[in-house]
Amino acid sequence: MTTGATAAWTRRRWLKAALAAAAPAALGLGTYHAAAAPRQVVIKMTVKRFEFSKKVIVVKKGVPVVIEITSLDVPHGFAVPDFHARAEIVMPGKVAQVRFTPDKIGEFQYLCDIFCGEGHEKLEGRLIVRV
Ligand SMILES: [Cu+2]
Repeated sequence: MTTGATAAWTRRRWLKAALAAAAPAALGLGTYHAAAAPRQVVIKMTVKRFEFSKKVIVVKKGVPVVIEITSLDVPHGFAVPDFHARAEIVMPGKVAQVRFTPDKIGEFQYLCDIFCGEGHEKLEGRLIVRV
């Protein structure tokens, strides 16, 4: 048996619960988290005298990039000066990681910044950042 007062109280409580559940969705909070944490992209490549296995890398603006590089011979460096990203690939066979999030669109250079022999100056590639 339900009195009128109890039924009204139950309706109010139900309404309050429904509003609490709907509010985050109404504010767009459900999609906010997905947009704030874009998936990262992992790019694997090797380096040797005097070439990177990838001469061109294409990435998206705002998406975190992890470049994993392994040297096949001597110590090399990997630097993307425009994004202040660099790593030393000191141990041949061991993976070095470079992490950055491209925040501008365009074409940029990456290069070896540890002298590795006569072709060192030509050990470079292009990073293309797209929308
Ligand atoms: Cu070099």
